Amino acid sequence: MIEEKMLLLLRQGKISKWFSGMGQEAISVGTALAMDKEEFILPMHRNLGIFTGRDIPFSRLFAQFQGKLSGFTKGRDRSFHFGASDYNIVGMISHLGPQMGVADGIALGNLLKKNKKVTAVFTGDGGASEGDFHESINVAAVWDLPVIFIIENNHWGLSTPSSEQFRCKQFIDKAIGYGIEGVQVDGNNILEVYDTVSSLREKIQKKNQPVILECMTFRMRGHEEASGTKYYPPGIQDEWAKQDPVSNYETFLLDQGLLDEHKIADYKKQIKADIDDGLKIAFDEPVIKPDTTIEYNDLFKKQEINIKPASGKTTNLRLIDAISAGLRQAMQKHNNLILMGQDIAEYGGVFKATEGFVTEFGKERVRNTPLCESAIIGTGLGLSINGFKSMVEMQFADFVTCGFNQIVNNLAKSHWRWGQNADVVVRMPTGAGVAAGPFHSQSNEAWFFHVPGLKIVYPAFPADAKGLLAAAIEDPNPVMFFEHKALYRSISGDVPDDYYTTEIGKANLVRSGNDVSIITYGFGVHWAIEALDKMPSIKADLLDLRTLLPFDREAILETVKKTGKVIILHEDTLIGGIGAELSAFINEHCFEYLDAPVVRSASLDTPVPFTSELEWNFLPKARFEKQLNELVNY
Ligand SMILES: Cc1ncc(C[n+]2csc(CCOP(=O)(O)OP(=O)(O)O)c2C)c(N)n1
Repeated sequence: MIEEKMLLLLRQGKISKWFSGMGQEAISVGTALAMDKEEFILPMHRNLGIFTGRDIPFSRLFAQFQGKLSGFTKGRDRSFHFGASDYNIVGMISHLGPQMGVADGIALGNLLKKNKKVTAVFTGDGGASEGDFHESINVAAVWDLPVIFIIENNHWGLSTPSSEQFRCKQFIDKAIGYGIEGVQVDGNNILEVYDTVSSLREKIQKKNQPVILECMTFRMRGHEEASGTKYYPPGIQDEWAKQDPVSNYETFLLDQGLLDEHKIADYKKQIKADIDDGLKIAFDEPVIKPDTTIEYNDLFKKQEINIKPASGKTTNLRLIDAISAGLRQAMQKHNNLILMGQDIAEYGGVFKATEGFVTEFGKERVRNTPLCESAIIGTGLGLSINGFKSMVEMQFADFVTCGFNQIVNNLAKSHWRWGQNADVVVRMPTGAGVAAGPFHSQSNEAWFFHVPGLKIVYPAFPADAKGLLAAAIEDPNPVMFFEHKALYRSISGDVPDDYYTTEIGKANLVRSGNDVSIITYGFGVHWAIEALDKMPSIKADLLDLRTLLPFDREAILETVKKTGKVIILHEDTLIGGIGAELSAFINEHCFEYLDAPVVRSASLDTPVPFTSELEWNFLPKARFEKQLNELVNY
């Protein structure tokens, strides 16, 4: 009845989009009823029954569809793209597959809490072609996660039939490959769905394990209203109509004498009244008045972090040791912090940042992962939803490409979309100068710099690295934490022994002088120091940004106003690099103070080459001194 009403509203232009679940209702409703209300369900775009099954007030649901404030996303996302924490529902992002990695994280949280809760996550047969499907089921299988992966096999993905989507006969066959159980049911029979989900739940509660549940069904109205159903072969809808889950169940209940025409009429009357009431509330609510301050404020969960070291004691540490020490203290401080990454357990990580951690913290908290970057970053979000913190180590920053979607679309947007913070730090061993070629040397911080909702930290010194890592882990928001591989063992410095945080968003003036401002970060800071040591006549302000997002506007303005000449130095390539944004910012805000054009010193606009000769030609270090000299003499 809700669907019928929504279709009407859609035709009247009062809601924007509708993915009809007609023909598939039994799967959502059966699952919602079989799961405990305390257990998480992660539905897809066709699963209205999950939301109604969890008794979300119709008025809120309708307000969400209309983009009103009392919905779930303050008008920022549409239809079923929302989570509802109070109802233990995590809605999808448009990309479909990432849901499954998030389910892994929630399930991992339950596994660690030993609370016997099961998680149910949905995918369609089309979405099951995505890499996320494979990665998340693989991770769940290896980690014995208590998840029911529900595949609604309606034989079509938008207009594409199964024959053009996959070659396997049925999805339960895939379960064999993952070494897990697969069960198939008639998804149009609510009792079969309910009984199966109930018994799978009980089984999983006895022994943690994931299961694939394949529900055979059909989408009666096609993908969504605007795309029509012309691609369906003639007669197919009539055939499936005979198996309609709602009318068949109604007939069954009538036959059993559990329902009669009067009761049906009463139910319908009541439901119609509830729908009308809900709609009236939603329609009466005024449209949202945009407030830019609120839009910005909701990007991040607020939390003040400022912890000073308890004593003045310090030890001289290399960058890698400072990172390791910071991580160890964070593990000691936060019992709910989980580390995940390839080879980080007994092996200690390829750079040995987590050496010895398994002995101290155990394998539950220091987790070797399969090569599944996307599912693991999704797991980080799921852990956050379940009250945990996590650190995900990319083996090399380059491999973040395989987890990119989860970072930029899930971690970065979830707080702004529906108020769910992503308490995840992604550690990124980055950079060139180690003759490792184009796939182990990239500087890719700029890829994330353009994504609202992320923080980017990039320390250049051991003491900053320890304090910033602690701050990143304290921070309830997603932080990309860059660590330069070439600096791991080549630089050292005095680092406070105690636990402390260094403020995210604050630059550090490493050297002070009136001739010129050098604004840089990471390896660039050390190149600049080397150049200034070589050219003592140049008196420069050397500003180490330390945080790239949000960058320290005040510190930049202050140094530019002081010297009137600026060179921005970064290891990343020139075009579209962070220097471009900083240069634009300086031009917009300090034009009257400038005595020369803002100069950028960056790598060549090519991939990172392998041999040292080519690599040092690629990097800006060799060109920087000349550019600096020219600027000073401008
Ligand atoms: C990564 C990605 N690629 C493409 C799309 C566009 N798209 C949205 S739904 C859909 C088909 C999904 O099919 P299926 O998972 O079987 O679900 P169904 O709509 O049949 O219920 C496509 C191609 C998308 N949302 N995300």
